[in-house]
Amino acid sequence: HPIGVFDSGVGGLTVVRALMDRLPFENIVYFGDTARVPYGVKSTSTIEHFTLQIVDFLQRQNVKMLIIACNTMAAVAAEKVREISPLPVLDVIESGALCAVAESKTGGIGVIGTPTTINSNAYARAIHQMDPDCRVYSQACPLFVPLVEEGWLDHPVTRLTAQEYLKPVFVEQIDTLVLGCTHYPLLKPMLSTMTGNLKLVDSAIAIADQTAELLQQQGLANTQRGMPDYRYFVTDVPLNFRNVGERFLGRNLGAIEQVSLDRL
Ligand code: DGN
Repeated sequence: HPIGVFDSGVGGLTVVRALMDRLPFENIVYFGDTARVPYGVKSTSTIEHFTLQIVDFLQRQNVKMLIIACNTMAAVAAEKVREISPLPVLDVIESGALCAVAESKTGGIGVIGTPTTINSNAYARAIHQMDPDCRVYSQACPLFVPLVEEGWLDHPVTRLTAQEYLKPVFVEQIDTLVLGCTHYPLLKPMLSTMTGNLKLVDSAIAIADQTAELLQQQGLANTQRGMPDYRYFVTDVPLNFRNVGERFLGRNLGAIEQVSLDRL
């Protein structure tokens, strides 16, 4: 059975990439809701509704576990997913929070993400539950998503934007910065030149590690060492989807299968 990974669009392919690197024999089914992206600006009830439709679709693909790759969905709908699905569920917020708490020495943790993720306070809640002494500082960075999709990964405009968001008053209080959005791992090279010795938590890598552990523990790991099967379902195939997707995935996308919204 495959691992089911889902996101509001193309961004979750950063998580698929980390999973492919970490677990090269696992089959993966990806679902990106490209017809309805961006979720980062929608209401909680709408995001919850969309999320449950996607979970239902993936369960019909016989996945063995669910990975909520989208921070926005994880922020507002992870609990609901765990409530309704009998499958093991991992989400990027829990993984990112765990990793940040483990990495931080001073207890000052910064989180950047979409406005919905930041306004939900989900990272702060998760981090405080793991360690009540941590101090969490958040900053929404709405302009990063379009800049990354444009491929401006180390562009003067992106640098200036990052300088605006990552003001000294924010950065000086933290020793660890969580990249709390699927798109931000692509900015890691640029951000690490700007943030000095801050530790950057890539939630894609964090969740891939946690997935490996979970599969091992629950005896769900694929024991066959053949070529894995990857499938990509999307609700729309925008003009640039393949180009952008391949940049996120770091390799070629195979066939892209379109699911019409009324099949959800
Ligand atoms: N995938 C979303 C996230 O991780 O927050 C970003 C894309 C979006 O919905 N704006």
